Amino acid sequence: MGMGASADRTADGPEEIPGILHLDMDAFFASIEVRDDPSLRGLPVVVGGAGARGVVAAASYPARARGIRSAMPMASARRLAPDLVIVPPRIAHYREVSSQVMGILGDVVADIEQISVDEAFLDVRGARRLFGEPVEIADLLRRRIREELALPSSVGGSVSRAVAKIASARAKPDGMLIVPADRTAEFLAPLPVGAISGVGPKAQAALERLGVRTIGQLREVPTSTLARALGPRTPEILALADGSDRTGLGHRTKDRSLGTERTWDEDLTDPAEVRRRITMMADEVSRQLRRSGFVSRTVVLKLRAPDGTTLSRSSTFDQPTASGERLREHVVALWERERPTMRRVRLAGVRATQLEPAAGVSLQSELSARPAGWTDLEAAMDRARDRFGSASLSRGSTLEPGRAEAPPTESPAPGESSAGR
Ligand code: DCP
Ligand code: MG
Repeated sequence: MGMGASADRTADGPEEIPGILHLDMDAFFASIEVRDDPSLRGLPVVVGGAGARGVVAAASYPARARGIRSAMPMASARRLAPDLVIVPPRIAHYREVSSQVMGILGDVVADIEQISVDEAFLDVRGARRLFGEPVEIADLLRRRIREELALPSSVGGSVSRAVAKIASARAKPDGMLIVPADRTAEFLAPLPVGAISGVGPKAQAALERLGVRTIGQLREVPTSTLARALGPRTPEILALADGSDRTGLGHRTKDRSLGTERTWDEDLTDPAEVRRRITMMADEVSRQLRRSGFVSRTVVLKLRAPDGTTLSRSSTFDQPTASGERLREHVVALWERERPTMRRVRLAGVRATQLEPAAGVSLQSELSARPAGWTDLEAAMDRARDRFGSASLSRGSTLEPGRAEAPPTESPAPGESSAGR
């Protein structure tokens, strides 16, 4: 891709890295169908209703080369490509693959905001020491999705969330584009003003009357003139236009949560097995907390029965914590309460909520000179896992005799893992 990812320094000193990534799967539903039926490779494939009033949900890139797009009536798509292959949607399947994708993202990066079935923002600024520069993390994510799920994805990166999203769209298909901090303005300048979120057709028409078509031209116009054309949202639009927007992934940590959940192909009927699984999830969540530097006040256990009945039970800690031991204790207690009425479990999830930065948690952390809320042992295990991968260490109680791997009913990258609002 055109731009590299060298380290960047802003004028007044502190280094700023393009640490906001936007990952979006390519032609998501269509790519899954092509993966599952390789005879479709290279053909114009669409997913959608084949009936008279059917609409294209997803179009493979070969279909797009013929002018076919999402939301187009199927009849038009057929006219554009007489050899069109129409596959009826399998929504439940796509949702499962979606959680596998999010599971991979959550495995590498703690701070994730999933925004649709096939896309997420990731804040990788904290993952840098473990996994390297944003460009390396983007590469790792794309490679893992390619290797484990056999699907193509694209990643954009920037100091700004809006720019990261524009960059991922321009990286498609199957590419990545990380815009270094000091090249943000240059990257944006030639793009049409419509690339800025919030600049719709009406605003575009108003700008057109001023002779403004590109973001670069927009920046040349005096603010007072712009304010007359665009109204009260002018400052916001200007911030996006010069890439100075610094909206993070979530603004208020109190509303933030971090967790993992899994759906199993076969319902779990053995209470000991459920307990084992949620214990593993509690460990995973505590590790994500420690990685992202948060402690949590409350843990939530979510359970879903085969008939779709879902319940969430929460438990609050004496003190905010990131300790795996505490999390395990609390989720197991919650499970023990539900288990008499919960015969079969299809889905289980563990989520840490009411997060706060670990540093602010108590004076004790300074006194004992170690991060509050978790033990040296846990911190040491984190470091080992980060170096050698999660398979390298497992807690005795989460293993079944003679089996160190996840049971075969679980897919290779199961579950969903996200940290959002
Ligand atoms: N989708 C849909 N109807 C639409 C748009 C999208 O059902 N009007 C579904 C099908 C897509 C999926 O959502 O595969 C993801 O939407 P995207 O906008 O990310 O589109 P794609 O992933 O298909 O293509 P791209 O490579 O442009 O991201
Ligand atoms: Mg997509």
